[in-house]
Formats: sequence, C-alpha cells, structure tokens
Amino acid sequence: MIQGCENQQIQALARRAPRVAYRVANAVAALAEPGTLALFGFGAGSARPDDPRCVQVALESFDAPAPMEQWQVDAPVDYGTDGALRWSAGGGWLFAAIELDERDHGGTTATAKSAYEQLHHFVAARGAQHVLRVWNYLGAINRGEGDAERYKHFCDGRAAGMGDFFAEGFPAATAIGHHGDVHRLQVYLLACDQPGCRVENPRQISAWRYPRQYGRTPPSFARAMVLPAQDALAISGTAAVVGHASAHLDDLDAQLHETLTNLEALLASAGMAAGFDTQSPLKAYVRHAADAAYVREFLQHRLPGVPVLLLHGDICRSELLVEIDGWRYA
Ligand code: 3EB
Repeated sequence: MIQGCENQQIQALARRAPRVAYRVANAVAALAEPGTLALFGFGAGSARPDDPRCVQVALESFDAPAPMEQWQVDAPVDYGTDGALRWSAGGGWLFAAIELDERDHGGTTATAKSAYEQLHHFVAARGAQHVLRVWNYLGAINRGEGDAERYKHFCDGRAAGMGDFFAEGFPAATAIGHHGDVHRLQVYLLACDQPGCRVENPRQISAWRYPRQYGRTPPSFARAMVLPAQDALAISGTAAVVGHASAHLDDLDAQLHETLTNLEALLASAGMAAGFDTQSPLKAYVRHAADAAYVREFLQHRLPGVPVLLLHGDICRSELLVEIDGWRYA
C-alpha cells in the first residue's frame, strides 16, 4: 500500500496509466495510432498538425531532431475543441489544453486566471473531474523584481482561476519559463474519472506553505501524484529546493545531485522502489543552453538508460539552474 493512500479505495477496474514516450516519428502517423491521447512537439520548428490533441510546447529541445512526446491510452479516443480549449478523452482519461495571449486578457495575472477558469469549468462538466497533473509554460517567467516578478503574477492568477476547484488538494504541476512569444501562456492537463493520491516530499516544505518571501500567493501544486491504479507516479517539477530554500546557488553539479536526492525522496514517499528505468521518461529543464551538455552527461551517468528530454527553459526561481519532472511506472 502506498504511504498516505491507505484510505483510497483501489477500484477493481482502476484506470491503467497512460503510456508516455519520447520518439522521433511522423506526427500524422503517431496521431493515427490507436489510443493516442496527446502529442507534443517542442520548439518553434516542431510540426504541429491541426489536431486538438497536438501541442507545440514553446520550449526548444537540445536534441536534433527533437523527439515528440506521445501519450497513449488503452481505449478509443474522442477529441474536439470548446472555445479556446482543445481536448481529447478516452478510457476515463481526459486531456485539455489552452493557449492564451496576455494582450487579449489584460496581463499575466488575468491571463492565468482565465486559463484556469476555462480549464476548471470544462473539466467540472465532464466525467473525468480529477485533475491529476498540470503543465504551465509562460514567457519571461523571471522578469520583474520580488513581488513584481511575472511568475508571482502567474501564481496569483492561477490560484484565482482555480477557485475552490482544488479545495481537496492541488494537482502535481510544472511551471517553466519559455523563450518564445513573451505574451503566450500555455497550460495543459491530464484528468481522470478516478482520483489519484497526492505525494509530498519530506525533505521539502509543501509549496502551498512556502513563507511570504516567495510571493503573495504560494504555488498551488503537489510534489507528485500517484495515478488511480497505483501503476505510475506523475512527478512535479523538482529542483534543488530543501525545506523552502534554494540550495547550491551557482553550482550546477550540486543542484543536480540535490534534485536527484529529491526525486528519490519522492519515490520513497510514494512507497515505490528506488531508481528510474527505461520505461520512466523524465524531462530536464535547463536554464542556460551552455549547461545542456553537462546536464546530459550527468543524467546519462546517474540514470543510465532513462529517457530524458532536455529542454531549454527558465526555472521559476531565478537562482535555480535546472529542474526535472516526469513519470515513474511501478
Ligand atoms: C519548487 O520546488 C520549484 O509553480 O507549479 C516546481 C514545480 C516549481 C511546480 C509551480 C513550481 C511549480 O518550488 C518550482
């Protein structure tokens, strides 16, 4: 039994976790494969077929050719659009994505609020109401000092747009700064008709309890989420944060070690065996392009065989150089 999930009823027909893989493939062919729930391209040059299941993430990949990320479920998939939302659904799973331009909504806070309102109203009207995992990409995330930083405005708007939808607990999440059009906010999520189980990291203060120095509105996310069948852990963006403090300023190698220690602590907290494997894809967000080769070598050495997608992105605290998120299958 996974620690902290003792009260969760494991349903006889618990939903098997979507399979997540990185691959270099033809996008149209990948979309035609059975059960494709979502397909992600990375960077401005990535192909983006006009299909609601496709997202062109505004983060450049350090690999050429850039792999795509594909999510697949064991069921037929429906898909469509609903206003600014694009969605797909199958086998109890729901994918929803929204992209907004801050100039249309009156700034960073209002845009994040609108994105979250639209997503939560859409999800609330569907069978799959349990939002397990959210990804957020915004431009110039560290622009502005202190409370004026764009990330802080994003946190305000996200919390306002969520309302009480996450009163029982936040989803796992990632929030990263992209280098594309600064006005563009991208948010996408994975929801299910069955609940997951939130996991926190005993080495870290829960983000929603961060002290005031990190902003007016603490970040609204759980450190990880066990999926309904307890067959996978969705891991939030994880960096060299210990307690509430950023550790190892200006030391990439030490931040990487601390991040891996945090990832292992999360696996232990979820009651999972240690380590990552060839089935458990991770993403590493690297602030400085010049650090990409070091991060790649470090992870190849420490996590041999683990699929890692290296992306150029800014971590939401300006002193953090790298962040890792991803999936660990049981
Ligand atoms: C941290 O541990 C690093 O605002 O959704 C990680 C994952 C971080 C998600 C978010 C922020 C978010 O506080 C930052």
